[in-house]
Amino acid sequence: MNSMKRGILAIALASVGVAAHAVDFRVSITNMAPNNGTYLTPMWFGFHDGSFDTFSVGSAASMGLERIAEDGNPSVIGADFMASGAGSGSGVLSGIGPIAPGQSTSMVITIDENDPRSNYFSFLSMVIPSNDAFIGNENPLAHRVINENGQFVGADFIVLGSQVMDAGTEVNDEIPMNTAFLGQMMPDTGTPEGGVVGFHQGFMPGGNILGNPMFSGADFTAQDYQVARITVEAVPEPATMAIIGLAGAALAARRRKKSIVETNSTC
Ligand SMILES: [Ca+2]
Ligand SMILES: [Ca+2]
Repeated sequence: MNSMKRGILAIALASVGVAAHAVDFRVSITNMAPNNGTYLTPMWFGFHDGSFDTFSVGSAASMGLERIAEDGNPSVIGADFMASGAGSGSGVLSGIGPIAPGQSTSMVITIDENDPRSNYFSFLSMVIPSNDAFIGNENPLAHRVINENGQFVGADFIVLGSQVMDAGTEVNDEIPMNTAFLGQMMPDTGTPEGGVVGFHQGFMPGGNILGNPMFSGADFTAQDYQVARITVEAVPEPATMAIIGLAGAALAARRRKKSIVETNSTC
C-alpha cells in the first residue's frame, strides 16, 4: 500500500469513530470489617482513561485526597476529576452515610462504554474513626473495567487491612476533637503532619479508638482483616424493556409513515 492510500485509510478509519453506547453500571461497596470494626465514609469513584492518579506512596497528598482522608469530604477530588478531563463519569456512594461493618450501599451510573475515558475505575474512602486513614487504588491502571476489545469485564475485589493508607497530612494522635467519627466537630482539624502518603501502621493499642468498645474490632492490622469489597457490574437491560423499545420504535415508524401520507395528501 502506498503512503497516499495509507493516509486515506487512516482518515477513513478515524472518521468512522465508535458510536456512543450508554450502559448502566452498578458500583457497590460492602464494609467487610468485623463487629465493632472500622467504618467507611461515602466512597468517591470515577471512570477514567487510566491517567487520573489519586495518590502515590511517598508523595505528599493532593488537597482532594487530604479532604477525603481527614474529613471524608469527596467534593475536592470530585472537582479535580471533572477538571482533569480524564473521566467519563463519577459519583459518591452516599446513600447511607457512614458505612458500618456489614453494610452495603450501591448506585447505578450511566456510562458511555465506548468512551476510552470509561476504561478504568478508581475509588477513595476514609476509614473511620481515624485522623487521616483511607483506602483507594494507588495505581490508576489497577482496575480495568472495559478490556482492550471493548468488552465490559467489571471489577470485584477486596481491600485488606494491610492496604489501609495514611495520607500523611495529620498526626495520628487519636485525640477525639481531631478524629473524625470520635469527636471531631469541624473539618480540617488536628495537627498537620507534613508527611507523605504511606501504609498506615494501625491504631494505638489501648488508644482512643481501639480502647473504645464501639471500635474494639477496628485493628485492621490483624491478620486477614478485610476492610471492604468493591464491585462494578453491568446492569442487564431487562428483556421486557427491549420489547417495549421495539414496540415503541414500530409505533413511531407507523406514525412517521402516516404523517408522510397526510403531508402528501395536502399537496
Ligand atoms: Ca499513584
Ligand atoms: Ca496521619
